[in-house]
Parts: sequence; structure tokens; C-alpha cells
Amino acid sequence: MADSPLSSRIMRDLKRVEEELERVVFSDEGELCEASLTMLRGGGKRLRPALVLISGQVGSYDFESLILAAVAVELIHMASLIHDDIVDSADFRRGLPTVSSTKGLHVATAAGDFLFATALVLLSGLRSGGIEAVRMMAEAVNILSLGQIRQMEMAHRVDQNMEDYLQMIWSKTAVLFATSCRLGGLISGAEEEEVDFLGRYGDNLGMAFQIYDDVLDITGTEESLGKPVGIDLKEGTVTMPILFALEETRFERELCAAIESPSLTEEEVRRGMEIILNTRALERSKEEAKKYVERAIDSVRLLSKPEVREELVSIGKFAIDRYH
Ligand code: GRG
Repeated sequence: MADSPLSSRIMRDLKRVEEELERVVFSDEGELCEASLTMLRGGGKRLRPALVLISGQVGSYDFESLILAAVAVELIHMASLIHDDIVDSADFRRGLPTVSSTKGLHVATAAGDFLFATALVLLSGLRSGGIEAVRMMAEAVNILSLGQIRQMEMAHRVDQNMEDYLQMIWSKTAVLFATSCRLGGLISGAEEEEVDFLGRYGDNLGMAFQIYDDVLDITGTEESLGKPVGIDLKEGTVTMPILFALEETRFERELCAAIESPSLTEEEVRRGMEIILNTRALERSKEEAKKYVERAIDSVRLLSKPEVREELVSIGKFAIDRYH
């Protein structure tokens, strides 16, 4: 399997995105700058900027405008991760201490706000389509925030179903994937219909991505995840594998108790994961994720430029090869 499904053009332009991210994150305010740089330099796959750039090839690839959107979307992603780590009292992300654990809650909150506002300022400076881009991004953040609240409300509850879960992951993950794709299309001047194809692609790819992420929370290692395994169970976040396991075990008492418990010991988390691993939950979840990837691929079959379609398709196939 190739190391990356991205073309050399996109790989090259992502390097420029990286430089620009460093530049905009630098500010006069020492603490905010340090906190934001910690997050930025912690790594990350830069998936969302890549989606902006790839989608930007559908119309005229205006890199100087696309770079603004690519940077903005990664800043929003970073802001959401910083705020998410505050809410979850998380100590580690990407293998490094979180901003909230090193800088404290006040600085972390301000750093998230700073990145969020910087993203909107960047988008407002677009040569054309700035207002539409700011509106799209602000709407996405609206949905992200609602998703976050919903996840908190639903935590530790076994009385939720697959529809609740799908709605939640759409809000917290798929929306930003879709917005990245739509922004790329919009900025490149793609036809409205093509922007819609791209949006549907992002929605479906984002759904698949979050399901795979939820599977990895159980099958991954602390080293590969950059954070402890079994966090979802520990936080009472009822993911697709957990829902399938509940269904198969007929709401087994021990698993329900683990989900409902406000604090689990390491041993209880390990035991809960063992119950899930003894079902077909992970296999079934991966099959569901694969269906979303296939839907994503199907969404772009009518894109006018075959080379862009192929690049989007190869991202989907890369995900399937990687996780199955
Ligand atoms: C934008 C200020 C602001 C708030 C939004 C906190 C919040 C409200 C939303 C949380 C949304 C959230 C954290 C969703 C998780 C999405 C997800 C799958 C993150 C991991 O993405 P990767 O794997 O991360 O792309 P890397 O580390 O590669 O960048």
C-alpha cells in the first residue's frame, strides 16, 4: 500500500499550508501564541486542509485563495480539539500533554477562541466568496458545538440508539469534512452541483473516519493513538462498536454498568473492552464504515474532472486498505 493517496501537487501545497499555519498562529500575546504553537507542532494529519485543496481542483485551482481556507479549516479543527480536551479533562493528545493540562483551562479556552476568530478573519479576506465562506464555517462550528453538548448530555446512557450515534458523529466530525470539501469547491468557482457532490463526499468520508476512529479506540495501542485506549468507554461515550456489543450481548449487565459508571478503574475498562472484543462489534462497525466510504466514492462519480475524482476515490480506498 502506498504511504499516501495524495498527489505530489497536493503534498507540495500542504507544505505551504504548514508554513502559513505557523505564520498566522504567531501573535504578540505570548501565552496564546505558545499554547497555539504547542497544538500546531504536536502534528496531526492535516486531512481537512488536504480536502480543501483537492476539492479546489474541481474549478480553477486558485492556490492563494485556497490556502486561506485550508489554513482556516485546520485552525477551526485545532480550536475544537483544544476545547474538547478541556471538556474531557484530557491529559494527552497526539502523544503529547494537552494545552489545557500544561497551560491551564483559562489559557486553553482563550487559545481555542483565538484560533477560531483567526480562522474567520482569514476567510473574510477571500478575494471572492468571503461572506459565504464565513457563513459556511460559522454554521459548521455551530453544529460542532451542538454535537459537543449532545455528546455530554448522552454520556453514560445506555438508552441511546444507532440513530443518536450517527447524528452525533455527523455533528462532531462529518460536518467539518463536508465543509472543507464544499469550501474548496466554492472557492475554485465550481458549479453548485459539483459543490454538492463534494459536500456529500465529505459527509460520508467523515462518517467513515469517525467510525474507524471509534474502532481504533478499542483495537489501537496507546502508542499509535497518542492517548490511552478505551477512552470512549471510560467517558461513557457510546460509540458504534459499543452499541453493537450491547445489542449482541443483550445489554449485558457488566457492560451496561461500565458505561453508566462515572469513573472506571483501569481493570474495569480492560474488562469492558474484553466484552466488546468477544462480540462481532468491531467487524460490523468496520463494515458500516466501509459502506460510508463507498457512498463517498459514489457521491463524486459525476464530477467533471476525472483526475480529481480519482484522487478523492483513492483517499477512500486508502482508508479501506488501512483499516480492513
Ligand atoms: C471550534 C471553538 C470551537 C468549538 C467547537 C469542542 C467542540 C466545539 C467540538 C468538538 C469536536 C471534536 C473534538 C470532534 C472530534 C473530531 C475528530 C475525529 C478529531 C480527530 O481528528 P484527526 O484524527 O486529528 O484528524 P489529527 O490529530 O490528525 O489532527
